[in-house]
Amino acid sequence: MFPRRGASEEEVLVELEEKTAPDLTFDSGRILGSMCTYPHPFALEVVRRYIDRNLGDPGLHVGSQKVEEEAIGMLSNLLGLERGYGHIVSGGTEANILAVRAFRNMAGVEKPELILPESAHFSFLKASEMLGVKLVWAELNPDYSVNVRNVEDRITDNTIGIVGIAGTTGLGVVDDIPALSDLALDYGLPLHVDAAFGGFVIPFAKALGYEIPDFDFRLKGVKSVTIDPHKMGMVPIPAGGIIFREKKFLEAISVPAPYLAGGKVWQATITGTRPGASALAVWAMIKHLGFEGYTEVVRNAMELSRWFASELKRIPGVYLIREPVLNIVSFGTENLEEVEEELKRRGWGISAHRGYIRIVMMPHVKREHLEAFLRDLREVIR
Ligand code: 0PR
Repeated sequence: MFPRRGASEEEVLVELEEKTAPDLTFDSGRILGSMCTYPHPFALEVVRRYIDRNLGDPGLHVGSQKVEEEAIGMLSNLLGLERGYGHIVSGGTEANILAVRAFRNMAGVEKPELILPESAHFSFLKASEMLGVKLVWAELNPDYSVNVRNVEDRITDNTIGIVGIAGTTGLGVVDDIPALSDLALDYGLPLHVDAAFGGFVIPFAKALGYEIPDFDFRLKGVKSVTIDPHKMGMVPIPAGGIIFREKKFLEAISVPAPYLAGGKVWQATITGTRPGASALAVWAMIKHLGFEGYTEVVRNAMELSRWFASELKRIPGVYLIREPVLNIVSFGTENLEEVEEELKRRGWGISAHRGYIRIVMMPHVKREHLEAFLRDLREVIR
């Protein structure tokens, strides 16, 4: 019911506390299966200061628009591109939709088809439905990376582009993007890399010496990349990122917004009114942590995942789905559903996929949380 008379702030807050009491919080150490984390305090401060900025009307917030451009510039650099074109958007879903939209509009075929790995995130289902693009699924290899030969077999005159994944949702697998890039170049097709999760992990993990395939604009076939600051970038929700190699991709999805403060401007994003604070927080976090700061975040996450994977292997009845590539460790057990059920009953925020449990070593996940989880897992398995 819409209340007739307002209540005091205090009363409202008390009620909200009660209502959100069942929520799991990141600082409890119980959320082990999420790709989100508690935002960095500095990013929170930036969001609080600039919460009123609207990038839907950049003519009003000219400075913020410039900051968004610089954030895109820095992300492009991280991904091996001197100058990129894109936006800080609501998340990986919007970023992927924009990439598919650009590919579709540029291909201009009557029955557009997109080739993507069976491991692709469900955001592509939304893109498919909204954009009228048929999804053509490519099979996976035994190591859960996409089978590139199978991708090639699926190419037709209706193909508008190919998707590769750098950090799959379930297992954190990085596809053979160099091979996909070569294939895309051979057939004159654009390659989109979904690095929603991996974008803020792989460059730093590589710098630490982890062997991970190249995945970004250094490969000429790659025309767009999704990279989400609200995952490992430690920026508050909503903050996704889409970057295109060339301006023409952005132009292909831009519509005129004639009456805004900046005069006739062009909008490419799905959302109209959109948070400038998110873009500013992305910019601020990159400036604040720098390559070295993020490398330390990733160093901890990677070391923790290697340790956790080795601990799992010592538990009889538990098996890894595959050796971890990034900071995601997924495992199976006998009677998986019962094990999942019991772990959730014990208050663990885990993500249950088909056939395995996924643990993501986000910055809020500490060794003691994982030790407590392993103790419970041992008990539950017995
Ligand atoms: N691409 C990949 C590879 C993803 O893993 C995800 C989200 C997306 C795109 C879409 O990103 P947005 O959710 O930002 O639109 N992957 C997470 C997942 O499905 C999303 C998530 C995050 C789920 C936190 C649960 C959770 O607690 O696991």
